[in-house]
Amino acid sequence: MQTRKINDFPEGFLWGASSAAFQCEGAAHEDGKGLSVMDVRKIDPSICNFDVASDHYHRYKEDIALMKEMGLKAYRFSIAWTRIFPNGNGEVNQKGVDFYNDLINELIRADIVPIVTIYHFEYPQSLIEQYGGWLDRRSIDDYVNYAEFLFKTYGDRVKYWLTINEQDHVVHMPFRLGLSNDDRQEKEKLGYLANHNMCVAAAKAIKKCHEIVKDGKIGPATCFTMMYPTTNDPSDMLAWMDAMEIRNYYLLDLNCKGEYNPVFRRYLEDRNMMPEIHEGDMELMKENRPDLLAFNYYYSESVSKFPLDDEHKIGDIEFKLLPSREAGIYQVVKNENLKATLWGWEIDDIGLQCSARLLWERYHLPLLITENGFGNKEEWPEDGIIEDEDRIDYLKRHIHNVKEAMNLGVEFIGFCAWSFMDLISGHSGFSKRYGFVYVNRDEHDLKDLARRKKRSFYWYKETIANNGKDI
Ligand code: BGP
Repeated sequence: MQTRKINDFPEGFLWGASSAAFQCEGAAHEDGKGLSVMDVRKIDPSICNFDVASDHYHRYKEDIALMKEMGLKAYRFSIAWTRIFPNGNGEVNQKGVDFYNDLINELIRADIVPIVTIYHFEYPQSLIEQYGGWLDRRSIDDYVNYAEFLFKTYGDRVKYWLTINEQDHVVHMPFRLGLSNDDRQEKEKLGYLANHNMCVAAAKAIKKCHEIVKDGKIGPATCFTMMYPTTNDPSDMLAWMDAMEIRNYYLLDLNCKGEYNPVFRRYLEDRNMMPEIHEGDMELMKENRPDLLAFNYYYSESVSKFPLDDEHKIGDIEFKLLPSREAGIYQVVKNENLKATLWGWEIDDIGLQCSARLLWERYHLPLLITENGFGNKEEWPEDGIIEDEDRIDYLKRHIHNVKEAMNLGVEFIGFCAWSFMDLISGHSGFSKRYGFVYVNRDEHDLKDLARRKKRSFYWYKETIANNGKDI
């Protein structure tokens, strides 16, 4: 619906930007940090490793000064589990604890609200070696112990907490569970076992947060991919409904309602993938609801039917980054109405509004955008600055749709763009940049890592200053 008047953003709306430890900090082997699955995974040698990243570990004061100059209200970042507990459990590494104390204090001095992700992909390698990581229930206690330590150490200053970033990606990407990426289809079952354990762990962490952090707010940070039925063929509509349940809602139903929704349960049972549920697990999830629902949104997908036939049997899945077609359910197809980024991510600002309205309707929890941004190849010109008009346009349109959703009653806490500075893309190295701030390095040449403000920096600064009035 097009509304007549778009209300202004409320006072106190958290205009923010995001990062993740392994993608920006660097110092991967410094000051006692232990290895994570992101440090040991095998990556394409044409893509840089994560050892130096954007060198935020050594330059965080300079970066926060830039955030302050921009007028940022919130900074969403993650804590590297293995800086705090190098082995994932056991001994605490004081230097790691000090680093995040300093970072948080610097943010608070700059009037920037810290939003902390407890676990953003970098699972401790040692826990994989000790007992197989998330596939074993001991992982629940180790995660909760780590989260409890964070609440006790930083909870006097950090009031916004995110349990697990994009758990749905961890489920479908074996390397994030410390497994090889071969036979991904076979590993789906393990992914759903890990999923269950992560949901139990997250519910326990929510309970601890509520006990320990005064006025603390906590919730999951999921990746929500808006989907559309490709045609008005009723079978495409059915494919869409099923895909939404098993690709988007399955996890949030567990996190926010403590339920395996019936479509997802049937999906798992038909494929012999239902994990064992221990006594008390579901009650625990039901009793410890999140206070907010954070989500990352980059693109949408169109789906159409994908019938079973002689070649395609129940359980046949094909993958791109994530599952892209499942026999008897759905397949992702190109959306002819949308343009895409260089990496084929279909740009869809209206999809953000649709996502927000669906999430609000289903869970009725305040929403927080933890990631939204435009990845591009960029080089600093000899004269002038990077004129990243595409990024500005992308963000403007997406933020406008946040406003539209709010105007229709959806409650939003804030919007965090991905990312504050250029950092290593999860899959495409340093050649895919997202930042408002350019970091002067290439894929393998570290150059001087100097920070430079792109045009979007000034645009976001103005947007924050006038509280999104012109959007
Ligand atoms: C999300 C992750 C981020 C970030 C972002 C962009 O899935 O939470 O860590 O990487 O996507 O993705 P990419 O870096 O692959 O472009």
